Amino acid sequence: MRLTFHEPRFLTSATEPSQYPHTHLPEIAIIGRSNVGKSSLLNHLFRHRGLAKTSRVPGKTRLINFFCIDNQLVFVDLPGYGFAKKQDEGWGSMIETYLTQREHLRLILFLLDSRHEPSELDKQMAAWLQHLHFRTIVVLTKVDKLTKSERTRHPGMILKIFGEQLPPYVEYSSTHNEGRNELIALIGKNL
Ligand SMILES: Nc1nc2c(ncn2[C@@H]2O[C@H](COP(=O)(O)OP(=O)(O)O)[C@@H](O)[C@H]2O)c(=O)[nH]1
Ligand SMILES: [Mg+2]
Repeated sequence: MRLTFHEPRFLTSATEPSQYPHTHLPEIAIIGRSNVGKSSLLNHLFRHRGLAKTSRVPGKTRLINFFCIDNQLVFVDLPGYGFAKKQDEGWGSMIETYLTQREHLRLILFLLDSRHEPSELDKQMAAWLQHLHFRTIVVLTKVDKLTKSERTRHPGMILKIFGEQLPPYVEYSSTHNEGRNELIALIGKNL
């Protein structure tokens, strides 16, 4: 699929299926813990500062946010996990419902903070995505904070949670403009 990425547009926010938009475009969901850089990635991909809200306060996005690009694709900014136990209670069912019921969902962008070892929740999420046979691209965020030698650990880090088969992955920095073209190409290839 040839992707253009010209005109992004916010569609709607939802907590349950009756509120999902009635689109028939292929959909891509963005998953990762709170503060990993999901909204920043979307804004950077869209070249639109502030379309997806970013925050220094972890755990602020409690809604599923839908965006459309060029009437070609829908991107879905899912609420992050691993912030506060209490707030996470509704998270599980909201995300599970979305992942298991959304027919047009084609691809997952699974974000991992490149600076940290994956958490237990990251591992559980990876196992679950594999169990459900989702096509997944791993995005290592905030690589601007790493040295070149630290980056060589990345394939090993991903293998630790995805088992023997290394999924496609890209090293990304929204602040230092790295990984965008590579990610768009990978998305096109995997749709
Ligand atoms: N250095 C650096 N900081 C980033 C990057 N992406 C996001 N951040 C910061 O990480 C914090 C959380 O980002 P956000 O996109 O709101 O994360 P979300 O909770 O996953 O949506 C914000 O303070 C961002 O400025 C990046 O590529 N590099
Ligand atoms: Mg966010």
